[in-house]
Amino acid sequence: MIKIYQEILNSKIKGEKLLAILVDPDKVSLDSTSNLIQKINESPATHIFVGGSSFEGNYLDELLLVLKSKIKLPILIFPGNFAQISDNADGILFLNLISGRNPEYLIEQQVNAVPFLEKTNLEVLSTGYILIENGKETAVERVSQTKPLSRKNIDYVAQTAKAGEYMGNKLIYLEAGSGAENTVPCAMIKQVSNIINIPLIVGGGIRSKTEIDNAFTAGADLVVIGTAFENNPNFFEE
Ligand code: 1GP
Repeated sequence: MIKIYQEILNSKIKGEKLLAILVDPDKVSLDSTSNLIQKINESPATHIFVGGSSFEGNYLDELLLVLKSKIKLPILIFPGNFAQISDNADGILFLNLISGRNPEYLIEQQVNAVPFLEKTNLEVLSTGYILIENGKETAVERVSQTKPLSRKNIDYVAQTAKAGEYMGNKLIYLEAGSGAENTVPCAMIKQVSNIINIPLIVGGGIRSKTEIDNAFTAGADLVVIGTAFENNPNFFEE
């Protein structure tokens, strides 16, 4: 049952970097998945994340079923709320929004998710989720009604990440937000990756291969690409 996490840990130990493509169900229609799936299968992605902070549709089950039948990579739900749970994925990032101070996203959503999770075989990966200021308001900020942490106060972000690890999270996710103007600063990635012992995910606003490489070099173990791939499915070929 701890297969996905164990593989992430093994990759970290071996220094093999991981790449997730984020599929936002709001931006994919069920009848247009074949091109998306082909491009994913041709890409260097190692994981697929599926979710969005404002998704309220009812076709998550179906979408996951299609993706799972045609993509061999582990598929993880990246939920915007507790209703975005489906047995048709392999695992779920069980997010704790530890940059925020809204109890709804620190414990209430998680409690409400349990009855849904009990009906699945999903591998649950508890994730300390840290939202970083990027220059403009993002969907996570709006939906969660929390303030991101300052991109200048790196010590406080590192302290938050370490607290997330001490609290038992298995992963830390530094998030600038989907379509972020500025990505998580490399100096921040570096300091956070130095202080934590668990794998580090970084995403939000990454638009080029150079930015992916910079995040890896700074210490990210897994980088997430959403908008750039959505806007250009040939992203990895160019
Ligand atoms: C957002 O980190 C992800 O939750 C990806 O962001 O869409 O900007 O790549 P982008």
